[in-house]
Amino acid sequence: MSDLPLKGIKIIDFTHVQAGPACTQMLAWFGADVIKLERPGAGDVTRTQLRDIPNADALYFTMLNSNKRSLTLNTKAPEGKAVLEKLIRESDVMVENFGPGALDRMGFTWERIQELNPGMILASVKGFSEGHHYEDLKVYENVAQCAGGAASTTGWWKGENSVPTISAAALGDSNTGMHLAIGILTAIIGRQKTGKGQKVACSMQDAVLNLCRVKMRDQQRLEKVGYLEEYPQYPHEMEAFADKVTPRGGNAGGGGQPGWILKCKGWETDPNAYIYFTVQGHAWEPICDALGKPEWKTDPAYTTAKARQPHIDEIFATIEDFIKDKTKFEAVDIFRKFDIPCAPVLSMKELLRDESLRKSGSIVEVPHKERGSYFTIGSPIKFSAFKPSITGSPLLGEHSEQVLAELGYGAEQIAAMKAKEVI
Ligand code: CAO
Repeated sequence: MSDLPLKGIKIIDFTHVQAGPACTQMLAWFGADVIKLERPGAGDVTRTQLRDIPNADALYFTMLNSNKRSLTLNTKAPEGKAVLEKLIRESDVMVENFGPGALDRMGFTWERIQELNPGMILASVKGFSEGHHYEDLKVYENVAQCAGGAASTTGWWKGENSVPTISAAALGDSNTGMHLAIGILTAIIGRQKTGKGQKVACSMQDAVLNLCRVKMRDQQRLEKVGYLEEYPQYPHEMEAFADKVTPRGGNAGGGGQPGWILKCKGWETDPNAYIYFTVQGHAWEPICDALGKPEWKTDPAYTTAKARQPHIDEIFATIEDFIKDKTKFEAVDIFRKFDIPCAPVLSMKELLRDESLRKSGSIVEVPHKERGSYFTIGSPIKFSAFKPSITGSPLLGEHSEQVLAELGYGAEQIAAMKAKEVI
């Protein structure tokens, strides 16, 4: 499909690191013209962070900035400000995730942006929302996971590793970017009705909290009931329950059906030789059949979820015993025949080489001018009318001249800007 859905939407991508770039990258995949605005000579800090190839853009950058164009511009210099003003007049959306107040200090307040383009949608990521008592704080991923409730509820409550724990998933960064993308698309549809732009903001704390909805559910249940029944590993008299604090859930299922990570063949040497197994209520009989435990199907001590709860450790131990001579893949191949919700614990090494993910476009290999080629994660959203095609990330300032020419600047003006290091 040559006419991608967001074709014609021009986005000033004034973002850096991960939260903002993840948002604009996704919009670029779906057809928006995303112009990444970067500081001359330096660019997005991720270009040079954790490099695997000397002097080439780091994977941190390339995996978050595909399908974009790069314009270098010193937006603190008067000439640079003039270029940005022109860009604002001609664009639909500006996305930024600088520290609090940075855009205002540059002279691009919301009022000024509206003067330049009343249809403009200004989308911002900040650590905390406007008016929040922490609104002045700068925030990175793990800070947001702590502020948004993920860290206090992830990990183990007792034992030496019982500290609040950070998830490897970018709940603070990319997740906030995804929320912001929904906000931008909503504002674009709103503008089709009113002709007016608006400010769209998403704080990293809010985006994390939005994913911790069931933990907020648990806090309220705990305050009413006094304990959380779905954590079989925790006695009802434990101190967290006494203090009415939602505990870290370990590997327990967060819903109405208990689940756990179970050892498979080879777990002694392979740190990922495990499956996740869910004891789904209506799958109880198939589970008994799969395990060769038909007597559990009629024993009142096992027939309901409530009755099973005191035996849940024994049930998981029985499943572990059943799969101890099976690899995680063999175990899943058995349980899938019984319609049991389960999956192998997959390592990044396995995911990178997963044929199904390659086939679906969820893992793609893209060419890059300096690196040769690299693997990246493609669109997790699949459409029936088109398949996003992922292109390599731009080199720093690769499209500066092209973008400036489109804005009407002549070769001499561009050369003068280069000489003054405005671009
Ligand atoms: N030309 C000139 N100046 C530029 C520029 C350009 N093209 N691009 C950025 N700058 C300037 C900004 O104007 C700002 O200058 P001042 O501080 O003098 O106003 C500065 O560069 C950027 O400041 P910053 O506060 O954004 O950068 P930082 O490295 O100190 O902080 C971060 C980084 C991520 C902590 C901060 O940007 C932040 O809190 N952002 C909001 C939350 C967020 O998105 N965090 C997630 C990042 S992903 O992990």
